[in-house]
Amino acid sequence: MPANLPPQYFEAEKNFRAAKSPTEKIAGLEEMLAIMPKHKGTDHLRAELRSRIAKLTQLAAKKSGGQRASMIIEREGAGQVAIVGLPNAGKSQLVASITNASPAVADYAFTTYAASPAMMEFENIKIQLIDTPPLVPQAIEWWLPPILKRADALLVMVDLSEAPLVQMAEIISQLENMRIGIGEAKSDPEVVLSRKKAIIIGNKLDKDGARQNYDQLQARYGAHLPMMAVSAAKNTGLEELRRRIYDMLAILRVYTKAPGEKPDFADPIILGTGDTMADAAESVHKDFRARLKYARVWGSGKHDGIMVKRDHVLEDGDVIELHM
Ligand SMILES: Nc1nc2c(ncn2[C@@H]2O[C@H](COP(=O)(O)OP(=O)(O)O)[C@@H](O)[C@H]2O)c(=O)[nH]1
Ligand SMILES: [Mg+2]
Repeated sequence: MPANLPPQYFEAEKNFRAAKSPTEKIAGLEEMLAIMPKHKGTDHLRAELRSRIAKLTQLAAKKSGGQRASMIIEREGAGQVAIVGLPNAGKSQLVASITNASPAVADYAFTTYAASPAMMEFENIKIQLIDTPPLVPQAIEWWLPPILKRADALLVMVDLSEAPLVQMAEIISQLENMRIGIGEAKSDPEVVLSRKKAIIIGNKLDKDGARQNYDQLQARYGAHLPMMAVSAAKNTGLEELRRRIYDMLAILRVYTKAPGEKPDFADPIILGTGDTMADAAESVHKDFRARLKYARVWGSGKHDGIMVKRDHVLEDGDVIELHM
């Protein structure tokens, strides 16, 4: 299958070729990876880019005594979501409230210098959240844009005790500097290379005036982007937020079983909306896509162990039996 790369890819490749230091090269490769469409025809290329990034990361780590390599965050769990916002929005507080991690939360501007991952539980899966430094020029380092581009989605956090429209405008402009666009929000298609799913989170709902500020935010952005108001410190709205994060990722959970046995509902296969039986087989083992002969499916109230073909589209909660 041909790769069909968009013209922006070749532009990014040019930047990569012009890069001198390993870190600049990594940023270039990350950009190429972010632009590259994800399908079978690009599997090989994407794997190659990842391995070049891994090698350069090792090299960069040697040069800088190991510090920088820790900025590349290994994906874990069913999805990866980065939290962005200006200083003091409550990003670290949210991570502290919604995961088992305990990042430093403080009343001054630059407590989070590195990006740090933490796992959020949702029903029977875990989703990785990444706490990031504030989106102000002096805190944005070379490794932040690739982390945001690689994430499946962004949580854009706004402090509802301060002018929310000013914050959003600043956040959008900083993201555009990194060539990241969020949701349907209008931005110059020439500038934005990487468009991310996002939820705007208005935080500090417990503070005076927060509700009015949230209404302002909604009037301005509500038509373009999903949003909700929470209090990370008082745990208001956080259960709904977990579900909204899960929904945003468009994840499918499918359970495998052996003939005559029961599935393990604690251990789903994670797929994406629209994925098929062949995709499920491949995620069990890379050879299974080719070897799959037929499958049976239970679930969604409609099927009852019926035999289906490899192109059968799966639904959340389906139970499957793979036959090779
Ligand atoms: N009243 C209130 N304060 C909050 C809330 N969330 C965070 N804060 C406070 O806001 C300040 C900044 O929080 P932090 O999580 O460090 O912000 P970050 O810079 O975005 O990571 C801290 O003093 C927090 O206690 C909230 O929901 N309500
Ligand atoms: Mg912080």
